[in-house]
Amino acid sequence: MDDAAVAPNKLLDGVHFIAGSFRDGAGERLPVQDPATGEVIGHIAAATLEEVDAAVAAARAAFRPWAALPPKARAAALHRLGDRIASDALAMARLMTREQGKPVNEAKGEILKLAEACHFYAEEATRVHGEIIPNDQPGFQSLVVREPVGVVGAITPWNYPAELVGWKLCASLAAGCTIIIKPAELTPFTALAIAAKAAEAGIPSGVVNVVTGKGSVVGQALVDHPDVDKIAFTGSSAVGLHIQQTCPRIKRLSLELGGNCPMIVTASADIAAAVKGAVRRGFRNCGQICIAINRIYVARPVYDAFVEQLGAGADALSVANGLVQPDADLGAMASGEPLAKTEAHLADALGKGARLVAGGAAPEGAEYADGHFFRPTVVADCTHAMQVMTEETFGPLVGVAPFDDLDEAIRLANDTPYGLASYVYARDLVEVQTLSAGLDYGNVAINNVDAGIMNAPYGGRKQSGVGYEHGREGLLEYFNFKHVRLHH
Ligand code: TAP
Repeated sequence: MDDAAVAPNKLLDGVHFIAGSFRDGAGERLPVQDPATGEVIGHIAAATLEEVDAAVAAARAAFRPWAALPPKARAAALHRLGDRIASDALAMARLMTREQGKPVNEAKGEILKLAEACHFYAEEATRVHGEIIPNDQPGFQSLVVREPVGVVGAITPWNYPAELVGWKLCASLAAGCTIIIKPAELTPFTALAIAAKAAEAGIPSGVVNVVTGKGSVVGQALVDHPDVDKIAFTGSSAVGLHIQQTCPRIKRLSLELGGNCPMIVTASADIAAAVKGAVRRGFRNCGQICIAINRIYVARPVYDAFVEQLGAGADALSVANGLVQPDADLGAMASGEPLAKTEAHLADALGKGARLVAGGAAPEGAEYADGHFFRPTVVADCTHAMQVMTEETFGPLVGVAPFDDLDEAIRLANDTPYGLASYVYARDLVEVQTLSAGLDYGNVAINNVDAGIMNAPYGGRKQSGVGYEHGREGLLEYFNFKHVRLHH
């Protein structure tokens, strides 16, 4: 299937997906650029409040009939959606690359993971069961039943335009909820392409809706809306806090927010494996990942060797326009904003005495001139006086510092307002147990860098959020519990 099948010109031309069809938006048209070239690839229309109302009304009208379907029917719809997405993965990936910048092969991996999420939650839809609670009083029985929360407003960022939409979409639909998605302004077309797939999969009109536009207006309108029962948000801690503080009524909120993720490498670690993990989780998607490794603490006896190998690993990565070179390691960064923050954190670190080990600038060459490119960058001898160690960079920049004992490593790793993901490389079992118990994070990956898998809960602590995605816990976010106390 070619690109046109997934992204017909119409989809790139200021539409929303409301009540089962694409509609021309009435609001201001905003350009969407290819971050590798600066080319305008299409436009969105900023949704008006009337259009948000129409999407919410469509989701409300569809809610009861969708929730009333037998679980197997909802599961079948999700399986069909997963199949449709997988069969058009390459075309959808190319569309994502054009709006987000990640190389096509990486984008295709993300699309296929979305398809996997559809199948996972299809299965879970058939396993929604309640509980019978023991009751001390004769003749009474206590049942706990799960009921879908209702209409969900999903607000998503630009770094994973398919998965972060998909997790909310799949869990909502499996639970029996309906959804209105407000994708990031930078990456709206992948979400609209997913909506097109939902229509092809025969998901009933109004169950899935997409409205585009600015978060401060369209996202906020969903937060404020009296007929939206739950907000599922992924994005920065600042906007998450703003949503929590401004939501004008009691509604369910799940907030998946920022990270500032540490890695600890002890003297017992397999250093080559640790370097490989650091390179992968530090620089994949140009470091624009909430669970990216931002800072690495290395036991002093192996510090120099680790730093040298990490620098070599970073230097070996390729940077290219991900549409032209689908297997590039790094594509363009999604916009000038994360690039500017990366440069600022680098300048701050170097100004305070850090040592540049790899990268440090944009790659040279005419092919990079109009895009947002930056080489994977490593700075060593860092301290917590530097932003690279204490703030989320969200770019291809990793800071490294030595430590002398495990208590110091744990203290430094936990010295952050965030608590999303952490990483440990160690072979000594006591070290492994001490570190995994001491790290105040929702995810701890030991001797690997895959903090999130589909069937385990994924969520942050502290300023990294509340609630979970993935796993059964992720599905529970979309249910209300009802206690039914029966007297026979
Ligand atoms: P944000 O600026 O927070 O934007 C996220 C979404 O919120 C966008 O759709 C944005 O719309 C919208 N938004 C902005 N202001 C809003 C408001 N007042 N009310 C409602 N919605 C509003 O984040 P970002 O820069 O796109 O993404 C990067 C951040 O996301 C990083 O901090 C990263 O760590 C975090 N993140 C976390 C996770 C998890 S799972 N914890 C995963 C990925 C990313 P516009 O695009 O129009 O501004």
